Amino acid sequence: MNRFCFAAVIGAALLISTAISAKTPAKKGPNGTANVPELSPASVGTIFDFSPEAQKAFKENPDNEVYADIFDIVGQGCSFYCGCNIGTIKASSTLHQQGKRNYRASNVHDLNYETAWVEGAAGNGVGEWVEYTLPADNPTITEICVVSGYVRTKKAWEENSRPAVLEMLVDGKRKAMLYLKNVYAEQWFEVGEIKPKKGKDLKIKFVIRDVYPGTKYTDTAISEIYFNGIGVH
Ligand SMILES: [Ca+2]
Repeated sequence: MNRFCFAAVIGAALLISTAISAKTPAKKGPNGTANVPELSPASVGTIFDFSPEAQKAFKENPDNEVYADIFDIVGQGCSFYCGCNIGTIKASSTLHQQGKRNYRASNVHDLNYETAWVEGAAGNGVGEWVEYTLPADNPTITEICVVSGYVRTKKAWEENSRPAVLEMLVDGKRKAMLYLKNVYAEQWFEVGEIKPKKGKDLKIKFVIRDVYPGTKYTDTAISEIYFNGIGVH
């Protein structure tokens, strides 16, 4: 995996990550009862701008020709996704389709900022989850990017709820608690090495444990959770 190359791809999407803090050391879990690392983002991207003006400027920049549009996360350039499979996703619940837009689970790993998984349970979504199933030959994951909330527009992001804490389980075991900032930007977590056990699909589950409330709706959205890692280039 060529980290520099991957960074260049993201940078072209106007999302150059700016490290704002060093990796947060792992510490004991809640109340010291479980030895689960509590992680803060190692880096946070620049604030999104998906305004019509930004979309027009993005299209006019020849460097962005490898992208379908401003919402396309990795485009056709080299990235971890040359080797990482999208896999299949299931969710505990899904908000019903409204007009042209749907909120199905697969939206959380379609490498597109415009689409989101939105939970459909009563209340604010605490306890709801999405689970990724990645094939047994998937490369090793070392970083996870969470695009928290419905980021398609700033208004949609503000009006809907977004996770504040995600519990992450790998193959059914608690791996980490991800503490998210309330920011309209990508958030990158360094999670150690996550890889499939020999010959078995890898399951990664994210459970909503706390939320930042939306100004209008109690629906909680995640636009994308995607990966970076090693063993691809
Ligand atoms: Ca998406």
